[in-house]
Amino acid sequence: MDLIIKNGTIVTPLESYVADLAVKGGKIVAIGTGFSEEGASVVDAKGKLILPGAIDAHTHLAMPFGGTVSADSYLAGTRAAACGGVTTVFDYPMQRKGNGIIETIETRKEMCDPEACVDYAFHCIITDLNEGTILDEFEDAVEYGVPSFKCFLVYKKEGMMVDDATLVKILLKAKETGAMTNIHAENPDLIDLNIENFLKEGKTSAWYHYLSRPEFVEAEADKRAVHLAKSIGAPLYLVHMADKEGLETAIEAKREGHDIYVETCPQYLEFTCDVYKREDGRNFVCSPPMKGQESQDALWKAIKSGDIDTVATDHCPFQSYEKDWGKDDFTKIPNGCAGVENLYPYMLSAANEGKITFNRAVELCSFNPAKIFGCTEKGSLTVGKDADIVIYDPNKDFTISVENMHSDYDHTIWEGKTLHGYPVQTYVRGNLVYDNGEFVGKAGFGQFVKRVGRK
Ligand code: DUC
Ligand code: ZN
Ligand code: ZN
Repeated sequence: MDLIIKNGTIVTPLESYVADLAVKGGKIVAIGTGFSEEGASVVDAKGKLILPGAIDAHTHLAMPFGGTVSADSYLAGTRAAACGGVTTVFDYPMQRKGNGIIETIETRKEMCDPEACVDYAFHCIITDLNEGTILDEFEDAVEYGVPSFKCFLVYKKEGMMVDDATLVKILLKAKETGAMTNIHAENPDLIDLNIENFLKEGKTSAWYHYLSRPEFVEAEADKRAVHLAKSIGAPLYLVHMADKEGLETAIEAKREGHDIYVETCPQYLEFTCDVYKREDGRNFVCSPPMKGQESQDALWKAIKSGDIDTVATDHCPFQSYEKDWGKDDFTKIPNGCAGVENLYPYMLSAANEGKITFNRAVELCSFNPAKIFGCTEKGSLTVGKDADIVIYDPNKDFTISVENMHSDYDHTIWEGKTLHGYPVQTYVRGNLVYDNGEFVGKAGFGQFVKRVGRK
């Protein structure tokens, strides 16, 4: 054996039990007791939880957006991931008019390969069908290991939106080729109308970011996406769900048996739209924005009931000076916040406080994303899977500050948040990448995760 983690409590979506876990060649090779320790590095995890590494199914690293590029490179973002117990990140390369899917993926893969500190996968954003040739590439993309695409129903002026006809073509082709379609649902015409009116009236603070994209603006697009996917029997994954009405529509469709999945993010579980009234409200500007208390309550209810499938981050940080561009005009604030290092500690702290079980936290942050997106080697502590492992100390309190994070950004919306329990070690394929507050991994160690499609 290369590594034996002894005496810890192993957590799966279904059960928790004390056992030893043995690793060889980057894989989990045995779970039980009485393993020979000869030649192995042995870690005593008595009193600790042994968890599968988290899979953050939603990040935007080095993303050109809002007139700049998001502040975390592949190196910084995956370093932070490792330190928060995330062993795989899904990033979102963006296909642009005239470019192919494989070309888009390979360009980002070349950037990511030398920098990645944890394993990584891609969903490809589609912004233009290139007169149909993009649809012909879906099968190749699935074969390549990228069986998921994303459509923005918003960002019309930015040239990233797809219209409903394009969306239906994508949903149908994805269904045919065994791919998943991820949707960012907000209604751009309503947003533009609101923005125009607010700017005319001189209403320019961050609060108007929220008021230009309130609950019904997201709900309309959520409902439209669910309606279209249901009508043609195509699978659908709604990213960063933040509003009650859209959530309830998605849950109803799931209960009717439709292949529909819902993701939310820690920021929607922790903050409400009230943050936009703060002096530093612009730092919380992301899209969709945080919503009202009723929406947050509905999200927690669905987290507890099992109706939400995954929690991911939409990690897309910008530096303070970039957020400041919108000090006097909310439309100039680059959209996005930090989160990749906070995802697992936040959800596990919620478990430690009794809001959900640790089993459910593991299901939301690791097992389900692996299952939904075809990561066959990841997502659970099972013999034969990659040894992506987090050792978690339920008794270690931790207060988040930009000073103890491992990204490149200079501020965080999570500043001052105290978590109960914290990861103390992270292993990616059996290699230690995080140890008690320190990143100990290596740029370039992370590998591309070749995923399988849904057929
Ligand atoms: N929303 C954000 O807040 N940032 C990145 C992209 C997105 O859709
Ligand atoms: Zn989005
Ligand atoms: Zn996103």
